[in-house]
Amino acid sequence: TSPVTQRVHESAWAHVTGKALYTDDLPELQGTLHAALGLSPYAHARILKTDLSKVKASTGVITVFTASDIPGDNQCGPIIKDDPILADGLLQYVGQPVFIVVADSHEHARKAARLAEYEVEMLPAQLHPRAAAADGQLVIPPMHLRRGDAQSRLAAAPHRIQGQWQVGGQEQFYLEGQIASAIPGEGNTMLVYCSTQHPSEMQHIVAHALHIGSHQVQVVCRRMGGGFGGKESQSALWAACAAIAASHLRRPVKLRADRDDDMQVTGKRHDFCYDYDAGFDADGRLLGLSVQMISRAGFSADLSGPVATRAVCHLDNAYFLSDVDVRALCAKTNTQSNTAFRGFGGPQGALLIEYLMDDIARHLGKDPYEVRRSNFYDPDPANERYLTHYGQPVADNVLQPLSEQLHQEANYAARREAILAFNRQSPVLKKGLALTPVKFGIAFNVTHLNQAGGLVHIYLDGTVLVNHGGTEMGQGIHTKILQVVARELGVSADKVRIAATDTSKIANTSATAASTGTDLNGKAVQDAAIQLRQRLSALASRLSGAPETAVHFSDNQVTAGDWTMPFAELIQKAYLQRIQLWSDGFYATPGIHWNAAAMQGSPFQYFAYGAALSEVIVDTLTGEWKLLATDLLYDAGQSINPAIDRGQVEGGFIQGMGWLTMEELVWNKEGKLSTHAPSTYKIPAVSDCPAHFNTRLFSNVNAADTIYRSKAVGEPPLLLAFSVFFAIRDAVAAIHSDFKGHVPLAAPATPEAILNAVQTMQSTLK
Ligand code: MTE
Ligand code: LUZ
Ligand code: MOS
Repeated sequence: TSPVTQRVHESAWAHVTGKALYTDDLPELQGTLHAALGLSPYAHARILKTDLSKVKASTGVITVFTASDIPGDNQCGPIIKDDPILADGLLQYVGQPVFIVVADSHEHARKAARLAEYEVEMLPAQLHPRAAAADGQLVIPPMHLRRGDAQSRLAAAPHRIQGQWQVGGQEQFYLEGQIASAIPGEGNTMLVYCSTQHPSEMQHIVAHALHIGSHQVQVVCRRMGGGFGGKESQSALWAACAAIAASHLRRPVKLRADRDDDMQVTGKRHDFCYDYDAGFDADGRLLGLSVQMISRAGFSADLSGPVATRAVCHLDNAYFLSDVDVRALCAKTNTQSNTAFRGFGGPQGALLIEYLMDDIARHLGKDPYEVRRSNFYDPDPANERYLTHYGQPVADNVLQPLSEQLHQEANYAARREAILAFNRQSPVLKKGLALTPVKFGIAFNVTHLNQAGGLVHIYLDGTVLVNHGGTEMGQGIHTKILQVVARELGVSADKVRIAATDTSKIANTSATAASTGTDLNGKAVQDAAIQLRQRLSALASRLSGAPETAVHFSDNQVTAGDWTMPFAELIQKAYLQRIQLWSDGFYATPGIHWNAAAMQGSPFQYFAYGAALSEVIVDTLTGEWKLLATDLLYDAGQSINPAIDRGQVEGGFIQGMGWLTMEELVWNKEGKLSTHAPSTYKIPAVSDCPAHFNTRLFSNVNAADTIYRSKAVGEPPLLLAFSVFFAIRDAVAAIHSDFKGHVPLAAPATPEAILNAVQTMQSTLK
């Protein structure tokens, strides 16, 4: 275990007592006004005339702002500038914001927002990614990665499977919706409280929209009620709109999205369509692979480029791909602009290879786990099966021992036998089992984003205030950062407080994303704390007469041989001697590089690994199913906080299970999202946790020099949910004993999809 002691989440007391302050809970200043957004009713149309007279006349309305009221750039795109804050003449999806209405209350603003009348010229709406891609409607140029000669290996392969498949998108469903509250200050300054994973980008976008400098904008976020990627770029719209209104009115303006609006306005996980062609030998080893992936980008690029890159770089998941040809297309459709969601394209890339592993096994009549294992990367650097298709060595590979440990401890072999026996005597209820591995690359795949800053203040009573660039969304980053500082200064946790994330404290931060929050910011605050400790060690050495190397900091005491002094007393002595009692810190991840054109390089600092074994029972008459048991094993390296890490593993797993089995996004013919509330969009509940739910951390030490040799944990566990999908597929396959061939199960595997698969199998194989 790590040298840092285990703690509960630093805000647990506030979460459970309801005293945690989220953006909407902050005391409202006198004169605060409330905004709502007027949304496009059309998927694709040109506005000829907008009549806002009924909006303006509605009860409590103060005023309305449209695109022409934006003093600076009407733009909130994170990379490519194709994302207007407010639609300016062209409507590109149902739900696109067109105007801001400001009223004396939230309800008055919301009621008024619906009263706009438009005269439009309707344009053809593109709602289907495949059709869009076929027409060349893309938000960015296609990506292409090649190694070896896939076509000739495919042609020569003894076995070959070809087909098309797709997986659905997913709403982030953070419990706290998007919200921003803007407070104008003197000299055109703007303070914005915003629920965001990316305060610095909010600052820059607000500055551009208001046509002021970044030094005039301050963005603050103490915590989010969940982000899951949905507040990485798309909190910008809300921050910008609140700030635009506040800037004009010179009064505080709060903009909070109701769930329906939030779901209709903001982007989600990209749904993906696949075309695949895989060649393999009699053992199920892949020989050649050709894949085209089409993602639904929506109406603008947002983060679709980096998402597609991560999908391409996770097509291998745990497996060596010798000769491979991958294309990725980001299709432009008249729907919400899809964005980051836990895993960031990684799940969509890796899911396809797992689907192929499963198909290959069923084609050959082999156990899927055996086929998976025979395709693993080889841990030997001398072996050619050591390099990913993008050229990065899979160093520190623990796939084999980790999967084998789970296989043993969760009794895969015995349970496989028991399930075969059960299914033989059970005609309607069928059980299924799957063991799936995960390998996930850690670092932003955009190299320059891998940097972070920290700032540590020690006050005269010996208490410590910490700022860092990361944001808290429930994942526990503040707890881990607090542990780092407490350990480095040898003070107890109650002496350390993590301040709200604030752009005026740490400049030019990256989003808290790509699971790198603690890796980056943990190292940055450690750098700051070590500088402080060195200054204090020098002083303690002078006071004690002992060498600096003999000075130790622990339990709120500073010791040097027989000499000892309370930490707080040493701080007072340091102050009197005019020693600087605060320090900044910085970190940039070493050794990573990426050639985007060739799609080659070593974009990741290291890999995180895991494996999952799930067992399900399926009712083949209704398509209903239940998760009976799950065993998870995750490699968090030398975990900084095992309790928090286990929580991340369980939460990620259940969220991934929701994506693959329950959550279904449906747009109607007019392009309106029909599933825009929990009444029609089903996410997993606590009752969906399996009765047997065993989560363990794999005993490992990160080979890379990360903070205390820990590994990231935020996103990779979502992919452990593949085990549930393939266990369901295993159960469906069992409707024919000794079945060989393709099980036509759609993703998400909703009861409807399961029933479809069962009926297709029954009708084609009588
Ligand atoms: N856990 C909670 N409780 N809430 C969240 O919003 N977001 C996930 C993950 N775990 C999330 C979460 C996502 S998408 C990421 S990228 C990481 O947390 C970000 O935090 P980290 O880098 O500190 O792990
Ligand atoms: N790359 C990545 C990114 O791997 N994860 C991210 O969340 C991200 N965000 C923005 C740009 N690149
Ligand atoms: Mo997480 S999708 O990188 O915010």
